[in-house]
Amino acid sequence: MKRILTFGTFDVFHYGHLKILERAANHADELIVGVSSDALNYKKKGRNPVFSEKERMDIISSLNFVDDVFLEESLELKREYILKHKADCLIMGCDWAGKFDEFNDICEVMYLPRTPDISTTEIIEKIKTL
Ligand code: C2G
Repeated sequence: MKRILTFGTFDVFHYGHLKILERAANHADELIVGVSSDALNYKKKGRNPVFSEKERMDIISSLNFVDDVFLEESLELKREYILKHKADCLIMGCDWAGKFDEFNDICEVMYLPRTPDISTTEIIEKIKTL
């Protein structure tokens, strides 16, 4: 049984989000997703997400290859989350490459390719111009 943990804001859920979760699920028997809280998103990006944490968690929970979803309240709690969820592996997109190597002592750490040319910020900007 391989339990994989991944994290993200997943605001304005898009194709890149779907693909990274699918890729992570392909490595996993169980996929657990930590969804960044509204407060954490504000801290990281200086703006509120378009969709609330409840809405974003509901969207991720509805994916049939996601087994469990929880709220990620702090970037500093990764080690606690990995241990609490008994994860064998942490997967993140390659925009985070190297950033979580410190957790190699408690689980495998993998960085998967991102989908090119798509991001929540670009989608928001594109919609503004329509
Ligand atoms: N992603 C991707 N391709 C894109 C856009 C995003 O593969 N074109 C991936 C990211 O690499 C990440 C996941 O989708 O693994 C979620 O992306 P974000 O919602 O932007 O998450 P982020 O704000 O980076 O939050 O603790 C870490 C954070 O919670 C990650």
